[in-house]
Amino acid sequence: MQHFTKIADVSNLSALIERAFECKRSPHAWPSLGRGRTLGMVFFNPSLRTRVSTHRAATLLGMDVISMTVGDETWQLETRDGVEMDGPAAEHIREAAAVLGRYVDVLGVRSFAHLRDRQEDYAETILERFRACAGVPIVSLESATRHPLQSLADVLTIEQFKRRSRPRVVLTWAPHPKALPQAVPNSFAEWARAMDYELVIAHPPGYELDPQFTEGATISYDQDEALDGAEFVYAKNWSSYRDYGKILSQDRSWQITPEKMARTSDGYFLHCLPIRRNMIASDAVLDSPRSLVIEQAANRIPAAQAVLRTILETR
Ligand code: SN0
Repeated sequence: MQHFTKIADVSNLSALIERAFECKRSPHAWPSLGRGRTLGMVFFNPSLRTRVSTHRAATLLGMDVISMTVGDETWQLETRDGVEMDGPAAEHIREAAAVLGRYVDVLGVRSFAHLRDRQEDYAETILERFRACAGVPIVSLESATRHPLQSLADVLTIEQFKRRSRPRVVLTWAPHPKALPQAVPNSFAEWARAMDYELVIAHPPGYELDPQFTEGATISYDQDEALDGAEFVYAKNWSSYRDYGKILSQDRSWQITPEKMARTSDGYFLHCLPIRRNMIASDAVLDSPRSLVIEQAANRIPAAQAVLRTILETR
């Protein structure tokens, strides 16, 4: 595996999952695989789980880690080509990526969608610039359109708790006060399809995701109907793809409550976190034994460790 930015970068998904479960069972089994190698992590946006779990995964493999927040601890970066740099940005991403590629062996990048221009976000300008200029493997720490480390942890969690080989998994939109990217649901849909889960995506009209991610999934505008028989309920807010970046609904009746969970087949609750309590899901759902959100977040470590192991062994 050269880069890890989307599922298409993974040549053998079942082998990656197997490796991740090995890492979960024996996190200390490869203490020197990454000795003498450095992971750099560049954050254009805030992070709690991704920053700490990926750092921890790297140190379990003996790597050194350098993590930085753009504009805070680095120069502000210009990402547009051909502009006269007379504004606040002191450095162009072209030089920054090339230089970091000389300093580290693997480079993680987090760069969220700006939700202003769909074409610009879906072109993945920043991630692609790092892929082109850094000359080292790039690991997505959530890009404009995808969050593959999260999706791998999501799949590990489903594999850990599923009771049938092909579980019914419902990805449902839920209300939120802010406009959020489509990266987490896009990515989850792409991974759930690769796993051949029975995938249902429920959302109010207008929240259809980019069909390249959802092809083959059942789309429902009726959350109650979608939840019938669900074994996993993955709640997430996203803004509209069609009416790009817009909030079209804040309908509180889409919040996941114990009444909604009662429709499921003794279903488990999933969310990538951070979660707004009593917006996306009620306290009673998050605090119930059916909520897997903490285990799901814990699975971010074996997910990142399996990805770094694979990259280190490929080089
Ligand atoms: C991000 C998102 O893509 O939805 C990261 C999720 C892993 N979430 C947020 O930005 C939440 C911000 C908020 O104010 O709740």
